[in-house]
Amino acid sequence: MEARICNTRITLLPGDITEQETDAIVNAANPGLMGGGGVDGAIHMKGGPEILKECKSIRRSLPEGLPTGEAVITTGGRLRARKVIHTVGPVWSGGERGEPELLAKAYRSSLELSLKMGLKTVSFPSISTGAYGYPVEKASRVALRTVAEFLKKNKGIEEIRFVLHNTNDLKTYENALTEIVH
Ligand code: AR6
Repeated sequence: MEARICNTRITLLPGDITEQETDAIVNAANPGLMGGGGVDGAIHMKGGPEILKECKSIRRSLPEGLPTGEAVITTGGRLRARKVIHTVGPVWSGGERGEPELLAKAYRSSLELSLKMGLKTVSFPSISTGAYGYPVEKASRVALRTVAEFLKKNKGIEEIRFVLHNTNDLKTYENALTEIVH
């Protein structure tokens, strides 16, 4: 599914984010930035050791780790994407602990960093909805609303892709996007 928000193409597609050839792909990382499971594991595995090397160097200036909602950027290593933006989504613990605001912040920080670095095309996974347990229906609305609000205020990004790992998630994101653009 495709839509346009303020001249930016929004694409929802099924698949593996590590295959995307966008300028950057976003990693759903954890504060340690040393890799992990899920999309984080897949990105490090396919991108190779250069990504971890740069993450280690970033950690030297962030001894406590990357706070939830913030984002940093590294090389894409051997990936088709030139850059990886690492952000940390919130762990779901019922929804009353600022999870929606923190999830929105993770998307916003990633988009701000993309703009700052002159990146025109960016792919996102469904941040927080795997190991971090955020319900995908709620997360998809936060993700797409945050992207739409960002694009109303900022010009310069040509395409934003959401790469969903399974067809249920894809359907859920399609419903959320339909709600937002209509
Ligand atoms: N391409 C696209 N989406 C994927 C891929 C892939 N290759 N692999 C998994 N997903 P998760 P989180 C989907 O757990 O919830 C890690 O261990 C997956 O199906 O990767 O933010 C980190 O190190 C799900 O829909 O991220 C952290 O410790 C979505 O990506 C923690 O998990 C996010 O699932 C972060 O948890």
